Amino acid sequence: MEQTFAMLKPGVLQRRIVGEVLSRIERKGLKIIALKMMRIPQQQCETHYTEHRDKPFFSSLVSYMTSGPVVAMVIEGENAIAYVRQLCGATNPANAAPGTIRGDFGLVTQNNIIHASDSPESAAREIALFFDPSEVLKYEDGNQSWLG
Ligand code: FUP
Repeated sequence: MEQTFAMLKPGVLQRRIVGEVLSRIERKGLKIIALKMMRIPQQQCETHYTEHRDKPFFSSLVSYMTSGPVVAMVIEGENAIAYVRQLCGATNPANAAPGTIRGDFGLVTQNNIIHASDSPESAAREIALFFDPSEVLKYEDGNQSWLG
């Protein structure tokens, strides 16, 4: 089963829309198998966005991403990487379709609500950067004991 990494950017906590964004991921049928709030250390944030190190927006991106807590998660499911990217929508909220997370909640590219891995290689790298293996929880679906 495929795993991907996603992260809700600081504005999501500030705007009290964590639940709304998480519910879209759950509603799709994807499974959250790791979840935590954290402040990203600057070094870790720079490593995470290393492919953009030479871009003009790099320092303001890192500064935004370290400005407040984020919500980091590992999501599992069939084609999870592509499905989560589809739920997110285009990088620039101006191009993100209504109905997508960025299309519905974002205005500007840097503060575009959510990060999601774009390939199996980046998913593996990002999961390892943010989570200890002991924080990634395997659990079975189909246990209906909560129904009583
Ligand atoms: P995505 O994979 O959709 O998050 O897009 P990118 O890897 O291209 O961008 C990574 C982050 O850089 C995004 F969160 C937003 C930021 N960014 C800018 O701030 N300005 C840009 O012109 C492009 C990206």
